[in-house]
Amino acid sequence: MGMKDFLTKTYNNILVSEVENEKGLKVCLIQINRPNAMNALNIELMGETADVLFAVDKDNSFGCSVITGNEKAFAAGADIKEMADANSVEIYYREMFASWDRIRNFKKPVIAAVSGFALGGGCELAMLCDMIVAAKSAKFGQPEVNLGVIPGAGGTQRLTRAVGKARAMEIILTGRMIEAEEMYMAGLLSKVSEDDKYLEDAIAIAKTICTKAPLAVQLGKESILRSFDTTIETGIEFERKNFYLLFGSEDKMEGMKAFI
Ligand code: DAK
Repeated sequence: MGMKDFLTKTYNNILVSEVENEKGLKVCLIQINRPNAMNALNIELMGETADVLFAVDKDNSFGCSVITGNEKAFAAGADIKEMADANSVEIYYREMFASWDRIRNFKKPVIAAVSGFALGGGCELAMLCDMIVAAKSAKFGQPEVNLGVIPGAGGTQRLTRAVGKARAMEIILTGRMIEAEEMYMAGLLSKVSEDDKYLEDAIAIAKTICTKAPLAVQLGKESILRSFDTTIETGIEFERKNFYLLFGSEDKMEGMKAFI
């Protein structure tokens, strides 16, 4: 895909648009668009999403992305119909993880705006994003245990780090659905919004981020994510190096002078 045409291209599973931002960089809005399948995440959909986020990462006019679904579903999981017949060896060779791993490594922030079901891979995709804004009536869950499997796209790790062992055990081993308010209290969500406001609120956060110094935003994201897989000692060292690095940026010079 050419870098410039990612906004005009037609995708099979997502809708892509840009949100102008009077005060800063643009926001890219990705809408998962498989309404007849509760937005189930097939391999092609994840590839399209990763391609768009890659293009956004490379485009200096964008600062942040928002991934959303529709009112009924953010995504009700990976596409069960695509996985149903596969055995261990087939699922291994299918490399389902490739797009998920790509998304994990992009530099610009990605916000999930969740309404309806965020189940299984849908919940994992939301957790792969840097923050989650949810509608009050949104429902989260990791129901894989009902299908005889476990979360396969980071759920056992990211949910546990967000909500702690006790809650993660209960959620993943029972497969039950959880209301937005409960997930907010547990620490998984950045914000719970009225049902008709969740997308607007997610975009507002994205727009604010898009008014900030891009390098500071990206190194802030990188440093926070590093805290998940390192000791506090090494993490602080990593933060410090990024802090030093930002003193080489024009935005720092301008920002501090402007304040004074
Ligand atoms: N996959 C495929 N189709 C799905 C689907 C899914 N996950 N969820 C819903 N659909 C389809 C339904 O089959 C139905 O299609 P038709 O029969 O009309 O053709 C249509 O969407 C509407 O769904 P329902 O008729 O079921 O709608 P309801 O309102 O009655 O129920 C529901 C909504 C969300 C409660 C229900 O659809 C449901 O329980 N869905 C399945 C939820 C679930 O078990 N999700 C976890 C799936 S396992 C990995 C990455 C990710 C994963 C694994 C590995 N790697 C990178 C390796 C993730 C795994 C999973 O997510």
